[in-house]
Amino acid sequence: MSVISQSIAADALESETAQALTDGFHLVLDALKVNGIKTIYGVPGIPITDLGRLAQAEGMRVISFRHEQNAGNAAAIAGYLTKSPGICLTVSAPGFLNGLTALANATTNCFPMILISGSSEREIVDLQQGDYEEMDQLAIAKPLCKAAFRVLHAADIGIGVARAIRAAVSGRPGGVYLDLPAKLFSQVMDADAGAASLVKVIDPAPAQLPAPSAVQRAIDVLKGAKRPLIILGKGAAYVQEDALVRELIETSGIPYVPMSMAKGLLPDTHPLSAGAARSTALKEADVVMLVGARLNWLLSHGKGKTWGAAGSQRFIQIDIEPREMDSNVEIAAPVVGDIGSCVTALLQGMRAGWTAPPAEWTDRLQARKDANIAKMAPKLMSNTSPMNFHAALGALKAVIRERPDAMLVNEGANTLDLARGIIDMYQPRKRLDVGTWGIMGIGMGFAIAAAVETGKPVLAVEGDSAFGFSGMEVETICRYHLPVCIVVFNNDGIYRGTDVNPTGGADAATTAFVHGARYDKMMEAFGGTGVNVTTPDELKRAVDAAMDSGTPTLINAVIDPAAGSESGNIGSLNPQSVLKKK
Ligand SMILES: Cc1ncc(C[n+]2csc(CCOP(=O)(O)OP(=O)(O)O)c2C)c(N)n1
Ligand SMILES: [Mg+2]
Repeated sequence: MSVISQSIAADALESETAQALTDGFHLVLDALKVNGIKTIYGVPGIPITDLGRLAQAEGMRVISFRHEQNAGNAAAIAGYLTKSPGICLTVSAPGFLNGLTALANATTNCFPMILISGSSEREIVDLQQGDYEEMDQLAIAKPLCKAAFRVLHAADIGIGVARAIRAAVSGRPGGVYLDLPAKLFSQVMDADAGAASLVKVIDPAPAQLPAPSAVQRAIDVLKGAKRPLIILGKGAAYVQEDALVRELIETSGIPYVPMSMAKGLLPDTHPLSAGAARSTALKEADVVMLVGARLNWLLSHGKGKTWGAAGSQRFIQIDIEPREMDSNVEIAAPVVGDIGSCVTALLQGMRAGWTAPPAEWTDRLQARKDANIAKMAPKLMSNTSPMNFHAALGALKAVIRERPDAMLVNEGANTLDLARGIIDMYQPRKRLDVGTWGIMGIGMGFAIAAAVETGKPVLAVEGDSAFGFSGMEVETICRYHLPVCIVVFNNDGIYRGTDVNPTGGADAATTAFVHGARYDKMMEAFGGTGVNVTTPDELKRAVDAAMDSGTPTLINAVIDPAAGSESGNIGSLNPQSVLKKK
């Protein structure tokens, strides 16, 4: 029975009785709403079709996608942008599995999200008797997320949702799985008892204060530095303590390097940004303070040729997760706590007396930065045809300079690595990208949630391969009339479009796509605007028009198929056979 016919049936009952009952469907939504959750990203189907309908009927925003992975990515980045868990709603087994990549990616990136999946009958699943979409979803989700819960009784929905929310946002945020078996939704209970069973999570992400001795130790290490450096990670962007982070940099006078999604926390044009002198900064710094950044592969694990000689550099690390300390190298001064509290304490400590780093160091970084920027400048202005990446990105750099509050989504290989370096960001949490895993497929999910959550125009800069992972969501973008402008950097393939099948056979090379494809036509199929461009000027004009109008737009930017390099900037991670045939 649909929600509508159920409610008609309910109306027909004695009004007292009708008012006195609630059920699993209503309790799930009430439990979300009492905790301030207003949006659900998902794909409908058994057993959660009516849950989505009812959510919309009750005034929640329900964004229906074409594939759960994209809905999951949308939920994850909504969590990152709002610090409230993004909700992804899916059907059982296959829908659940489709959502799992996003859940695991959210956990890896410390984005708070909750994957809520309907599931089949427990009695049948556990006896493996072949139920519709049978799968032990809870067991499968567990190793891929921060916490996983199942609710069997309507009376436990309130507490189950509360546990999921607290697990997602407290401490280091991450993905949470909530398993809701089909039978739960139609369980009926007394309405008053139902209302009383709801739990509003008080102080879901409590402050965690660092120990004063840990703060003092960090200050002592910093004071002993001749060439200090601060690295800002996306944890520092997530916490929304932007003024404090800025004060830390400006009060200390210490140069900083932002990780990809921390770009814009301070404007990339800030005098203390050493982003354009990253290699020199990492290699030559003697003390490095990590703020919400992990020493993982993105920072070469804090050792090796990216860094100075082993043992010559000391690390200070601010992180809410104690086990992050010493993950790869010794941390001389671990500061465990939430970033806001840690930075506040550090600033207090600095007030007792602070000297800016030696000018020799800051001047050296400035000189390196100036040289690198000057070297890049002419490449960004080149008007070659077909366009190379630099020329196209020069146009997009100007777009973001003129529209600093626009959201930028970015994925691909060359398209990602070059855009990260070239496009300056000016405001916090405007750059959303492939994160810790370098995962392809976040594009349209992130773009949709960025538009829904912020109301700002979104520019999605996509490699043609990257776009393909979530491209069908252009229909979703058109359906919800979202102000999203997608630029597909079309170089006919993965890294380049020039590879040939070494056998001379009819199959295309493994990395090459259809030559001269017109991705813009995909957008036109659903009523959006499609544009094909071949020069930087045309590209700039088309993006400006899209951003001004807010009309869903896809710009097929024709890029020289020979322009890219294998794996973009991370070719060194790509194993190659030494036994290549001639
Ligand atoms: C889920 C996933 N599958 C595959 C990859 C491997 N991969 C890395 S970049 C990339 C696509 C690069 O091509 P494109 O997006 O066209 O960027 P280009 O370098 O051509 O600009 C792929 C498939 C990945 N990172 N993630
Ligand atoms: Mg490509």
